Amino acid sequence: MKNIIVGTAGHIDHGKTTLIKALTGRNTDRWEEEQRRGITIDLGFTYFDLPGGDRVGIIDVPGHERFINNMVAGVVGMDLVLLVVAADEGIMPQTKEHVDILSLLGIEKSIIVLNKCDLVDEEWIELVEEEVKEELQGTFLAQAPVVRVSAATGEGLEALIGAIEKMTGDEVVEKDIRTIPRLPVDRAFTLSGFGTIITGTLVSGTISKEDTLQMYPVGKECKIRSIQVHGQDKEECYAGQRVAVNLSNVKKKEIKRGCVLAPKNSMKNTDLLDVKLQMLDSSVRILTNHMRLHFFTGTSEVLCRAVLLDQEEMGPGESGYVQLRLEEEVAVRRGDKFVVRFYSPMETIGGGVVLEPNPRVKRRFQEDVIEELTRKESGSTADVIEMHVKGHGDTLITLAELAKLTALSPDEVQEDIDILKEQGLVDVFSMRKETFVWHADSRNAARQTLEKTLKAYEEKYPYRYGMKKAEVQATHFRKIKPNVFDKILEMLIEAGYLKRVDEFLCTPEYKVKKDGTYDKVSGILLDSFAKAKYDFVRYSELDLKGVDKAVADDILNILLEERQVVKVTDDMYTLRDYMEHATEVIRAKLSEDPLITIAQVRDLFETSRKSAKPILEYMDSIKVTKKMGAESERIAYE
Ligand SMILES: Nc1nc2c(ncn2[C@@H]2O[C@H](COP(=O)(O)OP(=O)(O)OP(=O)(O)O)[C@@H](O)[C@H]2O)c(=O)[nH]1
Ligand SMILES: [Mg+2]
Repeated sequence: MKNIIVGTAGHIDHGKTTLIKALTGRNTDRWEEEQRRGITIDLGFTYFDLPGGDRVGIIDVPGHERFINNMVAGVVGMDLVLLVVAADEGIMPQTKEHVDILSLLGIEKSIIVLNKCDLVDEEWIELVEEEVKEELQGTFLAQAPVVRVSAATGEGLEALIGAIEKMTGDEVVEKDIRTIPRLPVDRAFTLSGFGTIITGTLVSGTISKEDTLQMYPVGKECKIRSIQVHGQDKEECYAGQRVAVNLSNVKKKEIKRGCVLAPKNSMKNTDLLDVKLQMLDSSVRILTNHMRLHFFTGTSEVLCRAVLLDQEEMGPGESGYVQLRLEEEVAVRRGDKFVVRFYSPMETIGGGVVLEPNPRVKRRFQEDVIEELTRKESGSTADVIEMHVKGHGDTLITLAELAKLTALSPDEVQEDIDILKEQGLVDVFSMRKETFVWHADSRNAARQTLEKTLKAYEEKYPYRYGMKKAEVQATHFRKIKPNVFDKILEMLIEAGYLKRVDEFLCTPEYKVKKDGTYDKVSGILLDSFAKAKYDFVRYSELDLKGVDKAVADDILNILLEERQVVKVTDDMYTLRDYMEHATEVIRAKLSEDPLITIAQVRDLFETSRKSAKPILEYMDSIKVTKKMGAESERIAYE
């Protein structure tokens, strides 16, 4: 079964509500004031069944100029619009304004309903029909069928139902039920015994009762008590349906028309939007930079200022890139349509499509800005994702964050990332909880930075293994998480761009300089340590024969790194062989006797108490011994 929404449009009093009542038997003017004044003020909702069995949701809109904001909120989700024109009046100002709004919001299917035919004669109807067709040339209604009816007498209604059935029978725009669900709220109210209920047209995706959703832009998490579609309880609802959702965890006063119900963390609120804006041919206003406007999208209405990015000003029929700075936050998606109205008096002057729902503040007349927006206008979602990845080269970006920025489902993002990976445009790093993505340009730039940095370092410190990984990160990749940085290094090492020795990084060909100076210093150190044996010498007291202390430090570090030398304690070093021998001796002693003292160590190694103490401390550090009560006593570690 198809899910179809039929909407009305047209000038005040042309008979929209009467027509809906004639079709459905229900009066959608619910309010006392509406009934008393005989006009529609707010949106009306009902449904009826087509002869073929499809149940059609209906949205009736007000025609009065003052309630255009309500009318705009009703358009989202409409598949087919009945443009009602009273035959005795013909096309009137709000007929035109509604047509403009419908066309800016991307409505494609429509039937022109010539109503009140009972009030005029045949000849007159012919004339009006001709005039209407002429006036609608060049709009999306140019090819729309015209049906003559009288909502008062019921004449022509069968033909109208036939026309609706035919038009919705040829495919209505296919709804995307694979992507995230989005439900722009058009009503929020409380029912005693139920709590908070919202209604709206589900514009995409599927919602089921188990889902935990979030109310945007308020940020409130909502659980679902029940779902109704056309008055019937359902476990699930689908894109294209009019739905009522009973929510727990959120109060009516926290929600208003314009909020959007969608999955948790699936969208990001914004008060900035990059858009392509099209001025209406009929606009009597010229849009100038920084002009204040009313912005309508989905069911929301927000004030904003328009920053014209590529033009000084925009006249009727012109289009361009604009950054809208909103006075309140909204949550939207690339591709969402919108309408803008002049601040005062309120007149519809244009509209268009959202290109970037989460932009940075942009300056005017920047070539790269125009280039970016041109790509976002015509590109695929993969193109847009690539641009986001590129924009986060210094931190990398997670798949979850990409999904949120683009309001796409995780699966959709994954598909695009797979494409980009295949094209060699991104690298993907899967961590335990998150997956990070990096642009190939960022990777190449990082590679060059690393090469330059390490080369310079190797030249400056030829007696070091390379630059410490932590230092490389702190200087050049501060914003990348350490565990992600490790993955990046792994990749670059595997690709042969880098070498890693323990915690040191160097260029692949690099080797420590083992020249005359190296031999001289390592000779002094090894000889001194050998000679001193267990009567350790202090490194700082050695005669380095004129070699710079800093160079000697580096060479000592190399000996440590190569495990020729070990550090016993601060400033005390010795040959590894000595300490290995000492370990064996102490283990042997402990296997005979559970306790060993500093005095015993001193005697075993024929040394002083000053050196015996560090030996035991060293044994503690490598878990051969452990302290047991007295400062001078040790037992075996295990
Ligand atoms: N004679 C005649 N009167 C009609 C017909 N359709 C509607 N009317 C009358 O026209 C008036 C306005 O009708 P509505 O249905 O309220 O008009 P509307 O387009 O819904 O008006 P708004 O919602 O306020 O824009 C009412 O008095 C209706 O009875 C018709 O086919 N013939
Ligand atoms: Mg009405």
